[in-house]
Amino acid sequence: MAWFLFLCVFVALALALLVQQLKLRMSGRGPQEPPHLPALPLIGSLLSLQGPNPPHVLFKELQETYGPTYSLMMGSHRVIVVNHHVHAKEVLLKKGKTFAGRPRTVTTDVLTRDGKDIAFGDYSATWRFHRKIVHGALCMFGEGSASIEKIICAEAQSLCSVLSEAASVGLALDLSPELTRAVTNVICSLCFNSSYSRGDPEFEAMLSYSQGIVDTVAKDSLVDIFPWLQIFPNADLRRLKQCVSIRDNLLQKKFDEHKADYSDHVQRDLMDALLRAKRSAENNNTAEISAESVGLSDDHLLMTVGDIFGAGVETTTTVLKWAVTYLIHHPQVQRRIQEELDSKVGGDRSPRLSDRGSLPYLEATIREVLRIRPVAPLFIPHVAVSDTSIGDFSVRKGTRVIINLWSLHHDEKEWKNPELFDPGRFLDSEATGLTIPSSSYLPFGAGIRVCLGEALAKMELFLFLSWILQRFTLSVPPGHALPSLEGKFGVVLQTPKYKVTATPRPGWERQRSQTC
Ligand code: STR
Repeated sequence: MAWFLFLCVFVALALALLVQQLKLRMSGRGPQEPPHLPALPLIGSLLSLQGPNPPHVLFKELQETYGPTYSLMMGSHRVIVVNHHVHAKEVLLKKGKTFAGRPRTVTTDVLTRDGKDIAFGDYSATWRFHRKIVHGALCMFGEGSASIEKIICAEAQSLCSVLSEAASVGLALDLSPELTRAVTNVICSLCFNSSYSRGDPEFEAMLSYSQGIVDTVAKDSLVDIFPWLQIFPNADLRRLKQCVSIRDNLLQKKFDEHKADYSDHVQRDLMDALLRAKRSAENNNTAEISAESVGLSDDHLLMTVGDIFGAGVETTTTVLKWAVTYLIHHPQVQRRIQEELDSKVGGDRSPRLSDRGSLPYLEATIREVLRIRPVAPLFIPHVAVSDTSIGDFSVRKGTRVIINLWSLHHDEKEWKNPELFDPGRFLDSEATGLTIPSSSYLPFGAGIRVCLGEALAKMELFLFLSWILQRFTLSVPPGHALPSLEGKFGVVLQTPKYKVTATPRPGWERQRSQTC
């Protein structure tokens, strides 16, 4: 009986596939629709997406069969994958508004209270208003501001003290929690005007819930492709819900504290800036945009702060970890950065933001790290909000579009030896100025959903790396293997865990007490 049922299901699936292929052919798919991966009813193209490779690598390889832009079915959702920069820019820039939608998925809905944030929230008037006030607030506290430089330098100082202490007792360290704490404290100062010291239980809790979220959210897990799977017990979803609830309690606490002693006259941090924007929209009855009409609820503010916090911590920490990993693999790059630091900054003071222009090789190294291991190799999927096209291909409203940044950054036609770590490719012919040698480079995205934290991230990467490399040479402990460069796919591309020896450079054997 069972085998008969199995046979019936198999025949039904095979027939459905045949009919679908025939339909496609008869509808004159021709040049109009992108090439399509085979798809079965219900499961979509899942069978063609199996294999050992992570999705960004697989999507890059599939170009050989289907060309740079192709489509597939994820469950019942039509998805177009874009692997070339010309089409990527059409989606992000030329037709930015048409492709500004976001899909709703089970895991991101859990994280963001049904899309009430900026990164995963769908395109709407509320979304535009939110983005505008966050952008304004970030500008006020971030870019070019002397105070943010001071905050980052204080964290760099404390990070270097930890490395120095470890070095003095010959200890190798997992840099991950140290870098995370430094970056978290920068965002904490910015958002909540507070910071954490080493071993603070709230910080430890934050480390563990963040990891839980990164491990389980928005990685095209089965439950996101097939939402009905929620009815079955699902360990990942349970873990995500637990982590989100811990995060939400923490955010709520900060939010309540801020609301309690909020004053219209002082703006201590980003949270105050958001509260002020909300209040002024509420009081301003004559404005076309009132808080009511754009739906700026407390939930929205909370989720927005959650976004800034999560994005600010996970992304910058991940890039710093990739930078350290590549520097350990390439001691000659480390040496060259140190020579540049020695000649342009010297040993009597610490690097400052104003040194950025005179340290091109360090800047080139940061660019190369962002190229070779992009934080978000598939970005976050976009959705077409109306019928449109990409190149000659027609795109129906509601289609999801995945831009494969990995393909853009590893395109052999655009980059010589793309798997080779070579900061020199971002230097001009005299090796004194910076260039971007290909337009196939979008580490922070582009268009109306471009990364809001780009300027802040660049300041942090520059200051943290220059402070560390001025004082230390990084390596793996003697006898240890070099860390893998492969990366673990998720909402961010994660580095492996490993220990690092930070050897003080001559003259830096004892941490000097100097600030920038
Ligand atoms: C990390 C974990 C967390 O606690 C909260 C968030 C929400 C914002 C996310 C962030 C995440 C991961 C990196 C994202 C960011 C928004 C923009 C950023 C996805 C899941 C990138 O696009 C790289």
